[in-house]
Amino acid sequence: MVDTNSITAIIDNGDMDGDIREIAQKAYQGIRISDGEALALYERAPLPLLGMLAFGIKNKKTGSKVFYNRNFHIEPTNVCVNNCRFCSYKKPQGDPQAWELSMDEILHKVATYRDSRATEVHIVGGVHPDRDIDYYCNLMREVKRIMPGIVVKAFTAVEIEYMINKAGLSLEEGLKKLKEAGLEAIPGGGAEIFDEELRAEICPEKTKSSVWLDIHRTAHKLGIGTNATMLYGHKETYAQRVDHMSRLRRLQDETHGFSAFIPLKYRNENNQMSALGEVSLTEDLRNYAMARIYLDNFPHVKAYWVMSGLETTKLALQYGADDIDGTVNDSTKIYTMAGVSGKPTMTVEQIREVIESAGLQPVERDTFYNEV
Ligand code: V47
Ligand code: SF4
Repeated sequence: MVDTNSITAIIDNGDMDGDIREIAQKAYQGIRISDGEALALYERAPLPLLGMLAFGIKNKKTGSKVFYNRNFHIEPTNVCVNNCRFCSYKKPQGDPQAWELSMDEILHKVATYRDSRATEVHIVGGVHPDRDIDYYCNLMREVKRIMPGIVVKAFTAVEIEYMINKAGLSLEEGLKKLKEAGLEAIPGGGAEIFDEELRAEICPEKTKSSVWLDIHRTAHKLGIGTNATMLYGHKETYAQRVDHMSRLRRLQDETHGFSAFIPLKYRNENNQMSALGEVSLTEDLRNYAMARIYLDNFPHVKAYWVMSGLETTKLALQYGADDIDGTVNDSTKIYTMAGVSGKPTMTVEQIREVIESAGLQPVERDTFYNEV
């Protein structure tokens, strides 16, 4: 475990640049660091320092607790009107790898969890050209009819923008309608990287950064909790990562509606950016640590085990992450299609073992981080 003496010793290390030492001291005292200071840490701070700092900050927020939940994923379709260059998942209609689940098929899947102790269903898919807000409202009502107690966490801001525009509603009207039909939380996908120039290069058709932020702002105002992600490890610079987190930190100051920040490492199989390599484990850890140090107003940093794999997830818990997501089950394909091996499902016992093997305390939570 990190103790104050070891953090102080590493901060006082004479080999370190003076300004890095000062920024580290500031962050450890709980004083917010600026964007310029975050960039200096990204570029020049030694990884052990970032790890110690991030772990110390995590400890002050949640002690030795690491959260997980009992959830399952439904991916209604991978047909999508967009064409994100990093996406290995989207397929054209009629392609042998494309799927479009019918309402009955989706509800049949949901019914298989009726007697489980799942507290959350995560519903996310491609932006299907033929489906609309009424279809998805109906879907949520039916899900709630089958499992009245389940929390529906559904649709990225990208899917939401499409269905609301198609219905000719304002963001507020559309989100109110979705909330009335059962939407209680929105996952963090679709954020990618907010820098407009890079976004235009890697996902030109996708929801604009300002609209992504507006959808989350409006959701927060309506009492719908959300998460935020950042896709890293492709073409972005450290400055662009700081800019991304800076926009999130500012919105969180305004609304306090985000629960967790989830860094998502770019995986390079079977997509139009495959020529790019994948970044190293040390880069993953540097990024988890920086997220925990910089995003002082985010209650949680999630190491999404399905994307990072179990070994990286365990290490991420020493670098500031305090949540590893849930049981997920084997229906999510977004990462397996991008090259992540292994079945995306863990039992609660396996999840608890992963957390305990990192010397930490597993705590089951619901979508809103109430302890179950
Ligand atoms: O927005 C797509 C990412 C996201 C690739 O909120 C890729 O609890 C890496 O947001 N390599 C969707 N990443 C998934 C998502 C999510 C997942 C789990 C939990 C939560 C939550 C949110 O997946 C997309 C995009 O950033 N993605 N392709 C890829 N090749
Ligand atoms: Fe569509 Fe999402 Fe893939 Fe982009 S990342 S092409 S929005 S499924």
